[in-house]
Amino acid sequence: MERTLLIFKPDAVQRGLVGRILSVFEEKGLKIVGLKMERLSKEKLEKHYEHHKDKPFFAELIGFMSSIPCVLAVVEGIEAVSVVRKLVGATNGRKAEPGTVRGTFSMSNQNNLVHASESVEIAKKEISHFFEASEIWEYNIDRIKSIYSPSEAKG
Ligand code: FUP
Repeated sequence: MERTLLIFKPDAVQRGLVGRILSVFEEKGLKIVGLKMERLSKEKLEKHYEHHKDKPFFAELIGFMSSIPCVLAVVEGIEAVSVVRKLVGATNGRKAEPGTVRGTFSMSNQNNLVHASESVEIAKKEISHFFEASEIWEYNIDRIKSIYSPSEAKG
């Protein structure tokens, strides 16, 4: 089982799309193991987007992401990182495939509704950057027997 980080960005909160987008991942069969709302500090965001610090859009991106509270989630499932990235779609909403979250709801390269971790290694770092260990929940879901085959569900 993998875990990945989702950040429902200020545009998702403003547009009232958090529930609808979260349901895409829930209905796919991913298990929510962490969920909270937080006004992210510029310092925390600057660290998160460190690899973009020399890009022309950096300051605007940090301003946007810190403008109002975001909703943050950690979801779990087999190959969760790549499954979630595919569901989210390409960075630029205008170029994202129809049917993806961004392809369905976003017209922007920055206001693209949701962040999803890029790789398993990055997901681990991002989850610990935004969540305390005590905010991640271990519990069983009965529907796991319907979501996966018996051998997959055993993990
Ligand atoms: P993604 O992994 O798809 O979220 O995209 P990136 O890591 O490439 O970019 C991180 C964020 O930077 C994007 F979500 C939006 C923002 N961005 C811009 O604001 N302008 C750009 O030209 C490219 C990215």
